[in-house]
Amino acid sequence: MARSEELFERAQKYIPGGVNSPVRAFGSVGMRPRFIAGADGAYMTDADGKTYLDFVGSWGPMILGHNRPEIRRAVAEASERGLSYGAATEVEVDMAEYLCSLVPSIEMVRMVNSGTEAVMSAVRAARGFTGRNKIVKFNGCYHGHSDGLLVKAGSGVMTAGVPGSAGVPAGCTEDTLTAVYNDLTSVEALFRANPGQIAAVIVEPVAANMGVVAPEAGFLPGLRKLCDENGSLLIFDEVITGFRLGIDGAQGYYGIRPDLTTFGKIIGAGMPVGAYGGRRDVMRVVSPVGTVYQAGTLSGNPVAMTAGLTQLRLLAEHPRWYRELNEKADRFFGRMEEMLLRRGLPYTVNRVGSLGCLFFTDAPVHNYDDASRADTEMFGRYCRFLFENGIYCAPSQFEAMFLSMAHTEEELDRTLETMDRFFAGI
Ligand code: HOZ
Repeated sequence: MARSEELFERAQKYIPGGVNSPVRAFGSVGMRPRFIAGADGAYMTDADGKTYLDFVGSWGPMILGHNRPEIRRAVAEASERGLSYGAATEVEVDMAEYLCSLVPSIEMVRMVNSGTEAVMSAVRAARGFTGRNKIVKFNGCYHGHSDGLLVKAGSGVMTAGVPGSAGVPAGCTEDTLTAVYNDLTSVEALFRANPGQIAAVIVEPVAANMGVVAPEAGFLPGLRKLCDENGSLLIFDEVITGFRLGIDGAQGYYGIRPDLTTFGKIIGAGMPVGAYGGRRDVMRVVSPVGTVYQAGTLSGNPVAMTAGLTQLRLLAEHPRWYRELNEKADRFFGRMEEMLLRRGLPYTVNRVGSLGCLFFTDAPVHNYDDASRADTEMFGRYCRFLFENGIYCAPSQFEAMFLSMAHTEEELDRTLETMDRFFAGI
């Protein structure tokens, strides 16, 4: 039996579904999980020694490619001094100062351990600051797995085809209002129906957990305006877009200043890190200055901070890299569109910067309902073909394809040729 199969058999005895996060179970594409043994540059190698060109990049943080020597060395050095102290350290101050210098809307920031934690805490801060309870989220946007946000969520929830999660008491979601992505009228209606009650609107400025869906012109500025008119906070969930679309994330890319921002894995360079930050007056509600409680022994962990800071510095010091990555992605997704056109296939390619997604639907995808119309069976066939041919893509129609600075033009050409062979056969 192959090593991956053996591991999966063993894993299922001790881990629910054999995996520690549902999407990586590969269930929706009719496959079994790949157990990864190592990764380097643009490649990952599984437990059976098969190598894949990786387009997931740990769901975003590997923007420089895997196993970057500068980061590995920094982590090794930091770990020589101990792994965790549960006490304040200099590197946390460096990280906070650096984040504030890179992203103009961030005046103060609190480190946590994941994107889920960052969003949960940002929402609490928004509620504490405004004294209001309700929040607005968009169908198909995914903000981690905290109770209040598992409503019409994207990512694994959408992949499983369920509206929410069992085990979440109704009371936990009764203050979560849902609107339609790219539809300002649906947000206006919620503000009208709940006057003076909405603490915040939370949005992925580029939705990247229902596949990739770009904000239409006017959508993000419209949200900014509605929040201002109603005394509500605008929270950008930049767990995926932060430090990916550019050094100042989607907010820089689109020129919108949110009140609060959440970050995730990318600021730990792949180590378990998240952060939330924004307006100083809002962040000052957080304990121990204010009365909104939020804490964590591992928050600001020195090894994770060192990894993240090293990556952020590399990115900030090489602005050309973002330009090159985005141009490379533009060519890649552009050629994918040409290929589909040439073959007379009506599928939809959505992309923003180095994030992209091929939807198996012939209609444009602007929101959750549009995305839900995609042919997931066909996506499964496509995904299996890519894996058989050494290409590791997200095993769900409702996730993004992540390009990294480590992908070469030659590798991208090879990927397109593989995709073309699949399309030739359908
Ligand atoms: N929530 C992640 C994708 N948006 C997947 C996490 C994982 O399986 O590692």
